[in-house]
Amino acid sequence: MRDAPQAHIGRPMRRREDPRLLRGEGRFVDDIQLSDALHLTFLRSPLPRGRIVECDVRDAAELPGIAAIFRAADLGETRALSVNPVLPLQIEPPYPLLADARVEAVGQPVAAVLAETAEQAQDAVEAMWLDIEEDGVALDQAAAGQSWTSGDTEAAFEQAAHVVSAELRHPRLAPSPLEPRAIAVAPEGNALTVWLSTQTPHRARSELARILRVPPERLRVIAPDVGGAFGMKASLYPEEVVAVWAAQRLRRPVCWTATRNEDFLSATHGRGLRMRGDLAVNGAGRFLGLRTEAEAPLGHWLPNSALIPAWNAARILPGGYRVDAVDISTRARMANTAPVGIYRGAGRPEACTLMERLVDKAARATGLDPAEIRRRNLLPPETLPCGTPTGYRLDSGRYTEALDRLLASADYASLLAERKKRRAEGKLFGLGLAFYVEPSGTGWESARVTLTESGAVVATGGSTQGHGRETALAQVTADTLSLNPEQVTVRHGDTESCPTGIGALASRSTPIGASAVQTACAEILSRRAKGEALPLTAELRYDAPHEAWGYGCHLAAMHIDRETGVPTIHHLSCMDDAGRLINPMMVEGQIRGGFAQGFGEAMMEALHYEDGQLLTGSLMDYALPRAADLPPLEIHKMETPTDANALGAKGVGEAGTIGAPAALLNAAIDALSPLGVTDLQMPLTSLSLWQAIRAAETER
Ligand code: SMO
Repeated sequence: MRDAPQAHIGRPMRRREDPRLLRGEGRFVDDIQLSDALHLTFLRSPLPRGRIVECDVRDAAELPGIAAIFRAADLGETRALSVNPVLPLQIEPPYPLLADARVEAVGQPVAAVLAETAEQAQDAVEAMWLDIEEDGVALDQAAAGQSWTSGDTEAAFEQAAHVVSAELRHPRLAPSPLEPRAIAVAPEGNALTVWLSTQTPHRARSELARILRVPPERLRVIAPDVGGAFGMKASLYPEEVVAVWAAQRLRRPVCWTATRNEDFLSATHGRGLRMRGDLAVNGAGRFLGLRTEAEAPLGHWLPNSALIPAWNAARILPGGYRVDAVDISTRARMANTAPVGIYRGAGRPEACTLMERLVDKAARATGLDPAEIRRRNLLPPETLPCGTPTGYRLDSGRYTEALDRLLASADYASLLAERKKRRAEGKLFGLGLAFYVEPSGTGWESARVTLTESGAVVATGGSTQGHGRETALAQVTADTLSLNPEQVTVRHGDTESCPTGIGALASRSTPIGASAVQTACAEILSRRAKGEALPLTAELRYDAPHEAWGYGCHLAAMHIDRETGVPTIHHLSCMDDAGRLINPMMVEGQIRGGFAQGFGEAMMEALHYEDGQLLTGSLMDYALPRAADLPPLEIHKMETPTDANALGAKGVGEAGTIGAPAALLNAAIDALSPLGVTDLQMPLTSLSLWQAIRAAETER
């Protein structure tokens, strides 16, 4: 049936989305022009906690163009957003749409203004009088936690020749997609069409229906072009629910686009975890036991994915290494801050950085080279698939081979020689290795494929935020149905024209989403072989039998100026194995983009609160890497197929964010190790490195 099997899968095909996006022809939520639309703006709390004494909106209501001003009491009874219970919840998560009697964070919406223009709405906000009595009643509540134990950890630590410890305080980060949050709502009869910048249109629809108590069939959610998301658009925000509620109440279209400042203040933050661990090692450098604790921050309400970072930061330990005895725990606490949720990597970088710091410390304690100690402890391919000590399943991989191939292509021996030479000259120069795993999501995704005489139309339950789904799914469909990719139309992100799905999260779009498309195509093929006439449609829900675990490693070489603390990257390369690759060019794009965000975490980015006030509320204060800040990254790839899904593919969306921070941190600590430095915290700014150098030199 096919003359050239797999002519398109595995080809570095250019993204069909790009001409449109690069020419400014994309259609984002803010481009949706609804006639007669009201502009929504929020009065937000300037204080982190306290009782609302007065919120006087009378003057504001008299201003020109004001259609309505709403407070919490106007909204009536609403339900809370559901939280993905990956960890057992100890609380009933709050989900305030507007602050009622109390405010719990700076930036929390207190009143909603709807006006004919955005400027009029803003003028009204400025005419309001909000009196909050700060009462010091801080939110500091345990929300969830879990522990995993396996083997005899006590015995492992008793037998150990060395015990090494590490503590990491991950900077809190702002995901910062180019396109901020945005929503446009058009009522028609008793139905509502909602354009939403989201990763999860179907979930947004069912959650909106549940929260606002409206039948889901009255809601259509469309995710048009989405300008990046990185986990920040995985959940439904109170502002978005208020927009839908107001459109329904006022029977007028409503639109809201967050400013950058509003995203800093009230969109989800990522990371901020505190990780602690001890590793027991025998004289030969074998890992005997691991004890770890993760403490994850939560904000004043919980987005759907709130518990994912705390869960991932623990459950994926000890990564690709064999450690038989573990005692792993995690917990998450609420505080008077913006909500915290998933951000590209979502707990994976935290688990990786802790493990890789412990491994480097074990190398130092045993006198082994960091590459050699990793070789001795990574799981060999013949042991896979295998269960992990936390009850998950590593599917496949050639871990040591990936490490050795990376070292060979980077000429590790010459980097070691370079380090020796530079150190002899009194320079601070270090190497950092990191091995990572990337679990890429469980569960299901859906697809509907129609084959006609002229081609195929694919509708996926997944969605896209600029990461090339249309191209990848066209490649998979073309191969399976022996078509040209040009004959394949791909639809996504519309709850009306696409089957119900989960969305673009957790590196799952290709492993699970494209497996759903391939399985639907295969069903069409078999019906066509049986002689059924065109057009033929297959619609199905595909359940992935297992979770696919991508993996890889990063190698960094860093020079740090002794006088100024300025770090310079001398070498950076990575090896990634994402199983079967659909489009190697897009895989590289994912690795490079993920790396940019991993580099940001390691070297530059950090949100700071002081007594509940966000000090880094703009891109003038929060250092997002720009193109010129990024060092070149050499990308190498391997392909070990997985049995975890029909396609044999693993995720790669988060790879760069997982491995890069650990490798960069290890390189920086190695660079300063001749001064006696054993620990550093990210971000590795020139200031923090200079301080570490000065402190070490003073001590000496
Ligand atoms: S942090 Mo991703 O959108 O699961």
